[in-house]
Amino acid sequence: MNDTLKGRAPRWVALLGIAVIAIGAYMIAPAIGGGGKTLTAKKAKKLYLQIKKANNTFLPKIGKTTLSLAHNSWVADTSLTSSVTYGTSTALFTAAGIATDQFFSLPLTVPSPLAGQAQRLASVELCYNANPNQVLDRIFVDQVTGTTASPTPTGVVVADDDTDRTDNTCATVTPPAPVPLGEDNGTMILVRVDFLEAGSMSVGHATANLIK
Ligand SMILES: [Ca+2]
Ligand SMILES: [Ca+2]
Repeated sequence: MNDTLKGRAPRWVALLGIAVIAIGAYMIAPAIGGGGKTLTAKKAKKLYLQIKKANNTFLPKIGKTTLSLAHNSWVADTSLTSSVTYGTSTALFTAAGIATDQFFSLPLTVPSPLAGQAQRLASVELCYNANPNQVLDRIFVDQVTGTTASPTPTGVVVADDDTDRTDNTCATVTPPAPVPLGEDNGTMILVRVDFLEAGSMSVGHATANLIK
């Protein structure tokens, strides 16, 4: 049985190849003026609808895009006393002594639109390693707007989580409604850290979850 199938396999492959070539030739022929077939408006419309249906299968209009954010884009608020340094995959927030309410921010540099589709920010996820002496005090998501008329960026908090975090895990912050990203709007993640003594805490993987 197996030998029979093996023996027939090349013939099936060959027939399939001939069929594909024949269909291709039939479809291409009108375009190059041969074959005596014409592509009528009705056929063109049917073909267009078939292609559109196939595209929708592969590129759904409702879907999620997850973008990783560069850990070395975190910046410390220069008006405060703490600082940020970078490892290979983490950013380290450090204070030389007791320092509460220290701010660090990460701009979300995402293309908008992405692949021709306007994007909205649905949520952000931030992985961190805090401890009882270096507390992740609060996580904010800001919408930042700048226009030609008002070029200095202004930020509005669109989501925040005031949980005091002293563990080593990942947190997701979700705005009540997706935040539109446009040519005048960007977003950023801000964290507030309480250093109860000199030391450091780190942040690692950060992601932005976008929807259309
Ligand atoms: Ca605080
Ligand atoms: Ca807090």
